[in-house]
Amino acid sequence: MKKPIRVAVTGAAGNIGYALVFRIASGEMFGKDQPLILQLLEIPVEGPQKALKGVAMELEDCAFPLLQDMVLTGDANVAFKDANWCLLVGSKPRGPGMERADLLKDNGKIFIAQGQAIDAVAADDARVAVVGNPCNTNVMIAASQAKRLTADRFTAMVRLDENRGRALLARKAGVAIDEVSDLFIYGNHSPTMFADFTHAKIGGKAAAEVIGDEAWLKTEYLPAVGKRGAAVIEARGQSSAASAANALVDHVRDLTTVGQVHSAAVNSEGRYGFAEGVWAGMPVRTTAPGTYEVITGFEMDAFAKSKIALTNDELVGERETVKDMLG
Ligand code: NAX
Repeated sequence: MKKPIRVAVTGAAGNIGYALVFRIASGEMFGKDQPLILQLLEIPVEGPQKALKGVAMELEDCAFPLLQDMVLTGDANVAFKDANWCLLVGSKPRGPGMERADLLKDNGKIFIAQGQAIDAVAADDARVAVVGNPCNTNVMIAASQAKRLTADRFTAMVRLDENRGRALLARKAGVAIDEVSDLFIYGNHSPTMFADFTHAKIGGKAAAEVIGDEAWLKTEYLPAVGKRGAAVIEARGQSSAASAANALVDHVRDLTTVGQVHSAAVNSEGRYGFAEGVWAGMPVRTTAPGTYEVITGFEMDAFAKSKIALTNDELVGERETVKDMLG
């Protein structure tokens, strides 16, 4: 039997948390032979703490063989103690009439505190994946607080956009999902992100050739992927939860499985025309469990470059808004 790993989840009683923790405990994220301890963080007020207890009761009632223990807490220093993976799902939602700049700053405070706690108490091999929006900027803020953990340990999730983009291409082409490959997401997790159909493949052939309708790809497909989250809210009355949890399972499982190629938001280091130091979606390949290299070989045409420039501008603007908060 392997040694258990510690997995911290923030916002564990929220929408996504409720769709996520059962899948982690069942072994879908780290493998069916990997025992684990869940360390669940919620804000330290009565309602969410009570709801968190309810989630823990249901986890117990699943009798998952891999779930060795649980820690329920309102204290980040307890939640992240010795954690090998820190999954930062909880964040402050945008309230009615709230300016985006205020949203960025309010969330910035959360991610400063959590970044500091992770750096202080998490395991030496800790990895951090941010889902809570605006996730690219939140992860940049958390990473900026780290003195011990290097920036490559911090990623944010654009996998839901990749999954949405693959599903939509498969539907349009009338093929099984597995036929769609090499679709990578560049930039921000927001409607400006660029789902790079120019390098995507369907059944091993260029997707643009198989679809045979460049105008559709540019003017219908791209906006549809970018606005899919809003379309789900419109239909369901609530934001994507099961599909977001599923994407995080994919994100972490692929980051821990050597050879997997997928999209993740990482420290750009100036790649693909992104500003140095912003966290941007791009293709990565896992080289060792939890370690990845950015795939840099894709040549971008003028259209792709213009899309990347747009989403980069948004990331730079977000960074500008929170620049006084960066450690
Ligand atoms: P909910 O509001 O249902 O749940 C969030 C939970 O986080 C709440 O229970 C809240 O009490 C808790 N929380 C807030 N601040 C906290 C803190 N400082 N420490 C610990 N817990 C805290 O939102 P949900 O639908 O679960 O979404 C969570 C986040 O994911 C949101 O920011 C949302 O925008 C973001 N998303 C990100 C996606 C992505 O692809 N990166 C897609 C889905 C989702 O929109």
